[in-house]
Amino acid sequence: MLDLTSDLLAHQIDAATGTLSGADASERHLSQLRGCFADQAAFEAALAQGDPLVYSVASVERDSGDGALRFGLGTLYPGRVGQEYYLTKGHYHSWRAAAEVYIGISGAGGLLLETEDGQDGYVPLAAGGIVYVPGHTAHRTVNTGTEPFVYLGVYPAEAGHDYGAIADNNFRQVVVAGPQGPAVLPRAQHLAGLAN
Ligand code: S6P
Ligand code: ZN
Repeated sequence: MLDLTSDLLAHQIDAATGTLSGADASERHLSQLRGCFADQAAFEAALAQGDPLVYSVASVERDSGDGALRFGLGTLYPGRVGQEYYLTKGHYHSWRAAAEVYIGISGAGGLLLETEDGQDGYVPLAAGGIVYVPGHTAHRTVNTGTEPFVYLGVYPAEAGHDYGAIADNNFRQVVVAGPQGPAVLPRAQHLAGLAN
C-alpha cells in the first residue's frame, strides 16, 4: 500500500519541456531504431549525418501488482527518414490482454495499431484527444507534425513490453508524407514505390 501523500501520488506534466515530475526518463536515438523504417538507404544516410534523439519516455512505475497502473509521458520529436515520419519502436504488451489509454498533450501524430490476427488501424491523436488501445494490439506512435508530439500513456503495471514480434516482422502499415499530407499505406506498397 502506498502512502497517501501528495509527494508520492501527485505529478505534473510540463508540455513545453516534455517532462513529468517524479518520473524516470529513458531515451531512444536513431541508431536504436534500425529496422523500424522502411527505407533502409534513407536510414543509413540519416545516421551518417549524426544520431539524433528521436524520442524520450518519462515513466512512473512506482506501483506494482494486481490492479496497479503505471504511466509514461512520451515526447516524439518531429522528423522523417525518407518519407516516413519519426516513430517509436512499437510493441505488444507481454500480457496480451492489457489495454492502454493514450492522452494527447501537445503536438500532433497518431497511433499505428495492429493485431496478431491481421487487423490494422491508424488513429490520429493531438492535444486533448484520447485513444483507447485495446488489449492484444501492437501500438506505435508517429509524429506527423512539425513540433514535438507529447502524449501520456496509462497502462496496467503488469502489462510489460514485448518488442520481439515487431522487431521480427515490423508493422504492416507505414505513415508517410504524401502530396496531400500524411498518408497511411501498406508497407509492401510503400517499398514497391521506393524500388521504382
Ligand atoms: C507503454 C506505452 C508508451 C511507450 C512509448 C515508447 O506501454 O505504450 O509509454 O512505451 O510510446 O514506445 P516504445 O514502443 O519504444 O516502448
Ligand atoms: Zn504500450
